[in-house]
Amino acid sequence: MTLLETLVIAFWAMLPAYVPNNAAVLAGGGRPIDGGRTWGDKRVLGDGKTWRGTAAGIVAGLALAGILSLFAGDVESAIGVDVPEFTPLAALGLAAGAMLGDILASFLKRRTGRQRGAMFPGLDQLDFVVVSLPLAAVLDFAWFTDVFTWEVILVVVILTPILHVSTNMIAYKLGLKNEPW
Ligand code: CTP
Ligand code: K
Ligand code: MG
Repeated sequence: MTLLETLVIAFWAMLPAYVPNNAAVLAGGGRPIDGGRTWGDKRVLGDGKTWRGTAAGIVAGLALAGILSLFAGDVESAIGVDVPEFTPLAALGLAAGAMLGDILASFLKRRTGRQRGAMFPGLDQLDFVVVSLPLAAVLDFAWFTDVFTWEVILVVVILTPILHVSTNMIAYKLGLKNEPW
């Protein structure tokens, strides 16, 4: 596989894990998941993790996986790269794993005394990869090993922070996000 093919497959395969965060930003609000509860003198998760945002993120990731699967054949004929279709379980692992990773990151941020919106370099950019890939592997191991070769995983680990920083910068400039990270 050429580097370009690996890049295309990595981006394609990760889209159902990338889009939930952005959908959550657009749809967020309402009741926080932690219900306002604190642990010690700090919130468990904080007001930035809501039921609505989380549900919207998972639904958006699943919907995108469905749409991509419909077009995988067309994309292959058009550009000659064998982009994968998503099984329902793989899609669920990627989308729900992305949201879960983001929630666990907020839990860690609160425990380390960071207020809502504070940055945590490294964690902010890779939290969703760290949970979405293992969860997809647990839910559909055959699909996962077929798509996520070591080359693809390496590209994901390098590409994701770059995409994360740039999309959040755009969302911030557009006034959709309070901070550029
Ligand atoms: N959001 C949400 N539910 C989620 C994730 C995000 O409602 N599960 C929405 C919230 O409105 C949140 C915004 O998306 O403020 C930006 O997400 P993020 O940067 O992850 O949250 P922060 O507000 O920065 O909070 P934290 O410090 O906990 O990451
Ligand atoms: K985050
Ligand atoms: Mg944030």
